[in-house]
Amino acid sequence: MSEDTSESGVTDKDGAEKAGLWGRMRKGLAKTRAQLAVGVGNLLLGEREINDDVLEELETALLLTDVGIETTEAIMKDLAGQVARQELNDTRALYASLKNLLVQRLEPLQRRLEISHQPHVVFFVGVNGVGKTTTIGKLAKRFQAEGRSVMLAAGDTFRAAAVEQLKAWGDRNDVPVIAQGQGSDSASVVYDAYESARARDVDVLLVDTAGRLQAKTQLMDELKKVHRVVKRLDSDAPHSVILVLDGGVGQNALSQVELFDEAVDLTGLVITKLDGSAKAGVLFAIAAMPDITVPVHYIGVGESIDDLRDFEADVFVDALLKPGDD
Ligand SMILES: Nc1nc2c(ncn2[C@@H]2O[C@H](COP(=O)(O)OP(=O)(O)OP(=O)(O)O)[C@@H](O)[C@H]2O)c(=O)[nH]1
Ligand SMILES: [Mg+2]
Repeated sequence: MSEDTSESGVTDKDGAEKAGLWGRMRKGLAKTRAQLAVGVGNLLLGEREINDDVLEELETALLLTDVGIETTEAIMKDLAGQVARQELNDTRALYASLKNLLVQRLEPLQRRLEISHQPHVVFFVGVNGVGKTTTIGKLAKRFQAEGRSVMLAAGDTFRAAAVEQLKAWGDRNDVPVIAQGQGSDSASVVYDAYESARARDVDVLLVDTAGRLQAKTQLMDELKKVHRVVKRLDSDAPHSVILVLDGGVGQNALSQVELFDEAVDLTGLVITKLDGSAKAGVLFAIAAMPDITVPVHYIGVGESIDDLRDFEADVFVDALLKPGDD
């Protein structure tokens, strides 16, 4: 007998779609998983005894994926304590405990991007080439699919062809793009875009900005100026300020979070290009930053639109750890 709905009410189609998305996620994280497999794969080879070799291999694997020294040490200490107290009988139990510890550390980072104003102004900031403009293109489609109207602002007036790149995304999604020429004042573009979004009752205004290194004071000052100008129009704006990070950048991500937060008060992160990197562990290092908690709204695990995924701590950790066919 065939049924198209399971007891939980999830249709086969939903199931297939979910399995497809899960597959993409796993594929996107394959490099980090391969790096972890040396230490983690051993845990699942049967009901083996836990010894120092097993723990050492695990420690090395965590360090190699950029989980960071402090976080790795804390996790290993936790696990060693459980072993000493004989709470873990074999490597399978160790695996389960490791998974729990990793999920616990990432859970504080998990928060959706909330659209709370109209127009809700979202700035995308970050260093050069991290995926700001591409993320805006992908999100424009997503928001539209949720029934929201979208407008794009070409605030990157610096790089040649940046305006064209954003306009191409606008055309593809059939959303308006507010732009001036290359070399014009970014703050003035964003000012115009805000007025226009308000006049047209647009729900979400996605603002592209030029890539800049966090240590270049002059460029960071320009970003602050754009921020100030929008505030003059709406004291709550920008309602979201998202730092886009290249997932392959490793520990430098921490300095980017710190300095961009200092300049423009970050409200969220997008971590892109995790598919090209074996260092997805950097999310744990971000979660462990002492003075800043900025949630991760999305992660990028590939170049297609479905490869921008909501960040969910348990799904992410599962995709990193679970062995299987790749
Ligand atoms: N593999 C992979 N590539 C990505 C991902 N996100 C973005 N890219 C690629 O990264 C490249 C740079 O993307 P852009 O969106 O132009 O980056 P940007 O931050 O706007 O760059 P600037 O404006 O020059 O600072 C493009 O080739 C994108 O297709 C991802 O999650 N995975
Ligand atoms: Mg760009």
